[in-house]
Amino acid sequence: MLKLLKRVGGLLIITALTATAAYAEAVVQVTLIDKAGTAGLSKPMKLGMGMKGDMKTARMAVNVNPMVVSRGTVKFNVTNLASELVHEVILAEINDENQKLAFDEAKNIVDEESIQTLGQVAEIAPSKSASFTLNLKPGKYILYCNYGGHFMAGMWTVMKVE
Ligand SMILES: [Cu+2]
Repeated sequence: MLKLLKRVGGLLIITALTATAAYAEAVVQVTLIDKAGTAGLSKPMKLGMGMKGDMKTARMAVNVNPMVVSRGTVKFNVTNLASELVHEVILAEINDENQKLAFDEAKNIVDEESIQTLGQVAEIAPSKSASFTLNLKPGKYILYCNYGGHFMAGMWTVMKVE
């Protein structure tokens, strides 16, 4: 009898683990950083996606960890690590990381009408965090900040859903 109970217990544990694995949601940590305010950002710095700029000179960045997740529910925990600036993060699907986005030169922002926003957190103050959850299919996605000049200053990254 004791043996049987043990077996039943083992089976229950296996079932529970399988269920957890099937429904586990991926969690992506997103950090927003900038080096030194907005000075000099009035002219596009040409570090946008697909522009082959030297990203080492980027003044602003979006970092994601991990950069690859499984399809399904994905929770994005966003933290603004900047010391002074408010940022935002917008998530959209792209074809590939060399794609050039339509850009509004006058406003120094990505033309958001040209690329469908799937999720976003608007206005995150320094040291604050916020999150959003999406159901994502396999593909490539950009996360970017579209405050004036920030995208071209390097404030974007690409992640993959498998
Ligand atoms: Cu920004």
